[in-house]
Amino acid sequence: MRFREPLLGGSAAMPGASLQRACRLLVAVCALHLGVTLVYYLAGRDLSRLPRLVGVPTPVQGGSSAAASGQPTGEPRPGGARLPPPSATSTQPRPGRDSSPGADSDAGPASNLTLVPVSPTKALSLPSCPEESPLLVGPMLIEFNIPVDLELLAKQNPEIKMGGRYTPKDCISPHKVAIIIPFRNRQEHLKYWLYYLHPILQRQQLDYGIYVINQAGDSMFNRAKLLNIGFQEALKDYDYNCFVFSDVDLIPMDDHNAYRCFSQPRHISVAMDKFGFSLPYVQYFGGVSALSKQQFLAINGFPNNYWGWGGEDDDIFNRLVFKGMSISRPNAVVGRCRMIRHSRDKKNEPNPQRFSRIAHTKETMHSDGLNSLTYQVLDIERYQLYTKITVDVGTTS
Ligand code: UDH
Ligand code: NGS
Repeated sequence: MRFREPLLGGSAAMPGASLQRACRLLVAVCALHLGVTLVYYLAGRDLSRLPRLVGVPTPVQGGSSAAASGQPTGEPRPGGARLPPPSATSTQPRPGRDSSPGADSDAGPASNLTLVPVSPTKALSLPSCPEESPLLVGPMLIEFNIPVDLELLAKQNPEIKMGGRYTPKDCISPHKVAIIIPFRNRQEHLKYWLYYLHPILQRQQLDYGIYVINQAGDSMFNRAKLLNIGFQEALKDYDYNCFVFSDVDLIPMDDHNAYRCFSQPRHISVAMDKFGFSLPYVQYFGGVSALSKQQFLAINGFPNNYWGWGGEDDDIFNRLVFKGMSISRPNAVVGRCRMIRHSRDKKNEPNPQRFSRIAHTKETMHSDGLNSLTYQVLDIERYQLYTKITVDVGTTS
């Protein structure tokens, strides 16, 4: 009290009553300002959490993943998540990744893939996956000298659902990818493929499913027809918007090599070890490739009448060119891949008709393809790591 009296009430100790009042007023205004600021600050924090609970979109939730990746954030999607960047803003080449920036652009999903229909709950609570996954590790050691135990592999990949289906749990992927593998009697190769590819595809944050299309019987092998069947059968399972067609014996050596679709058809296996880590010829489109649903439909799918080895991939390349498309590719470093060495399969000898067939793609592509595809499904087996569809493809007519 002894000290307060002169300060608060003792007029003799103060310069004047009006100055004292002014000081009090100033202190009150400051306190009010501080209080209001505090209330706004706390309210702001709480509001940003609300969408997770009730589904209101916020910049924090919708744009965080894209912002973290340094990519444009794209347009808002109903329900709070966002689409990938539109093609106009995302067509800038990413140095060091792709060999043909103009053709590639990485913009495909936004420009030519369908929207991802997701359950309302998921759409409200998850952001879209970033343009480039933050989980990628880069170059990998690939070797084929250890046996693969599929049961153990399934345990090591607990997020994979029956039939070889995977959906990222932290974000919504626009890339709904069916991976189609033409197959007959290559179980050992398939095990390596599953061993290496499942972790890679998960790190790429793809919404994917694995389809092994198994040719029944011992008639001449027909790779392209099996791929057509894979396209058709996978669509019965899910609304895939992208199809990766992969030989069973090819493994990428860098997980930046994206197993998904782009604005132009994508050639993925561009630098195979057996070709000295380069293309055997510039039009080469064999091994592993990716076409969006629209791209695949535009060329009437693949040819059905290439029996035996060779030429079907050249026919596919011709179809794409005749429809005015170009080929997108990763560069030859990111695109490195290993092939499991093997001898030629029985009933897959070189097709003597392949040269005359590829000379006539322009005329045949409209009548030979998806619109003339006939086959019989004999069995569908859902394993933990893949779906195996056994088909009767018929024989050469
Ligand atoms: N495929 C099978 N089983 C077969 C034939 C082919 O599963 O009997 C599948 C498999 O996915 C393979 C793909 O079809 O990767 C392409 O087969 P291909 O024989 O056209 O191509 P690949 O590169 O062999 O496997 C080419 C001939 C190798 C000769 C090697 C001589 N040293
Ligand atoms: C070409 C074949 C392609 C084949 C490529 C690579 O000659 O189908 O070789 O074959 N085209 C024709 O025969 C017309 S590989 O060495 O991988 O077996 O994909």
